Order: sequence, then structure tokens, then C-alpha cells
Amino acid sequence: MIENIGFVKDFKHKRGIIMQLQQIERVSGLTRRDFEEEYLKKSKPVVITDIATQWAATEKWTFKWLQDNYGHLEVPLYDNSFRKPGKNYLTPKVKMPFGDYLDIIQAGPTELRMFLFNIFKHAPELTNDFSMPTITDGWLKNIPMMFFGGQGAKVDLHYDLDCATVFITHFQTVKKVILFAPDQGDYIYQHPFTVQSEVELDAPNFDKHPALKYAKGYETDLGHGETLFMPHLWWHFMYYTKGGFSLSLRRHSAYTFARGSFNLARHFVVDKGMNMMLGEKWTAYKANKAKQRASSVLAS
Ligand SMILES: O=C(O)CCC(=O)C(=O)O
Ligand SMILES: [Fe+2]
Repeated sequence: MIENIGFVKDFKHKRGIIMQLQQIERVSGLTRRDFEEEYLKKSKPVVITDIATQWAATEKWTFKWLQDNYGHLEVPLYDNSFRKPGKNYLTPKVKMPFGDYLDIIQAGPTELRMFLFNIFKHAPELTNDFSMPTITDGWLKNIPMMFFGGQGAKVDLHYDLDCATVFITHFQTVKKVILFAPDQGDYIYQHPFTVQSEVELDAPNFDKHPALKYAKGYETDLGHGETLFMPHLWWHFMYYTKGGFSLSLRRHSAYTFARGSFNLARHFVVDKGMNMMLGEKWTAYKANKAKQRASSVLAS
């Protein structure tokens, strides 16, 4: 059952106006042709409800089963300070056995999340529990990733550095997802040289970020066994309504691969390097640039 959370919706009621968020369409029974014509080529996000129905993972991957089988793995965890400038920028907060972490996320709210951890390197047999969707190809078969989060954990608005097209299947609970198309970067205060936006969608500040009101986006509550198709370069914000986890499968075209390689280099060389040298000053520079761009888009 999908629980209706709606902190973004409550927020809408309290303050009246918020950016325009349209519900992401839900479909099943898609043919390859329909998917490629209607969604992939048009870069239109969609929730596909029947990709994971045949997967063993959908039944088998419970918290308990993961704990019993992989509880001993040492995993890196991050909290919401991940993006704060300074010495912990983009580094994990703690490491602990996976089983202990699963206890934490089942127990209640926590910021701790685990992401981009290739659990399959440590447990390759897990890849037998799902398969690449047949509605398209170009799959990067050796980098499936899992993402875990406790209730209230969030993933601030960003787009994926590697520029891949992503299919995200959620398990066990519900995750709220908000998306913006790549052309919304100025409205959401994208920081230059990064793939990160400055806005906090769970606590938007329209005084600081007036252009945000004019951003046009999409939202959905992604439930157990549902798969979100997220086009490449799309901005995404995720909020774990309850502790849960997702699997992401990625695909590339020649274009997305080249663009992704460039982004990776820019990120690790320019942004990390400047952050190390300048710390807060570098963040202030990026914030100022974002502000200038938002002002010009508001004025236009
Ligand atoms: O849900 C998460 O923890 C992160 C998801 C994400 O950013 C992604 O799949 O690219
Ligand atoms: Fe992402």
C-alpha cells in the first residue's frame, strides 16, 4: 500500500504558492516502440509499474533477508552534511556493518543514507534477482547501484554526474521524488561547475530563491516495485518517507557517455580542488553565480 505523505503538498497549502509540480504519469504494458518513441526520445519521465513484477528481488529483498545474508558487510554512510563545504565535503560520515545500518533505518527517522555503493561487487549473486528491462537497451550491466535511506533522509536536488539515463526501482516503502527538466537549472539555482542545486525542496526559501516559484517540475510517490524512468540530465530530489531502498539501472548513448565523462572530470578536478583550496569562499562564489543567473531569468 502506498502511504500518502505529502509534506510538499502541506507546504503548498500553508504558503499558497509553490513551484508547479505535475504528477508523473504511471504506465504498464509498454512496448519497446512506445517507450522509445513516447518517453526516451522525448525525455519524458514516467513510472512503469510492471517492470519489477517478475523479479525475484521484489519478494525476496526484505530488510530481514538482507540483514541475514549481508549484515556483515562494512558500508559507507552519509548524512545531510555531505554537501556542506569544508573537510567533510562529499565524504562519508561513518562506516558500519550493513546489518547495524538496516536496524537503524527500520527503527525510525535518521538522516543516514547509503548511496552509489555497488553492493553487487560484494554480493554478485544478487544480480540474479532482477534483469535489465527489455523496453530499451544500452544498459551498463556491471554498475547496478543500490541506495538506502531512513525515514526523513533526503537527497538534495541534483542531476547525475555521469549523465546516464536511469531506471530506479523502489522496494519496501515509499520514496517521494521531485524532478525538473534540464532547462530549469536557472530557476533552481544550479551551482556552476557542479551538478547541484542550492534549493532545499523540503524547506524552500522563496525570499532567498524567488525564481524557484517559477520552476516547473514533476512529482510522484514511488512505491514498492515501481520503476521510475528518469531521462538523462534531469534534476532530482528524493525524500525517504519511510526507511527503504532502491535499485538503479543505468543506460548510456554515445552522447550521454561523452557528456558524463566531461562532468566527472570537471567535478573531481575543478569543484573538489577549488573546495579544498577555498572552502566557504568557493561555495559563496558558486552561490553568487547561481543568484545572478536566477535574476536574469526572472528579468527576462
Ligand atoms: O535515492 C537515493 O538515495 C539517491 C537516488 C539518486 O540520486 C539516483 O538514483 O541518482
Ligand atoms: Fe542522483
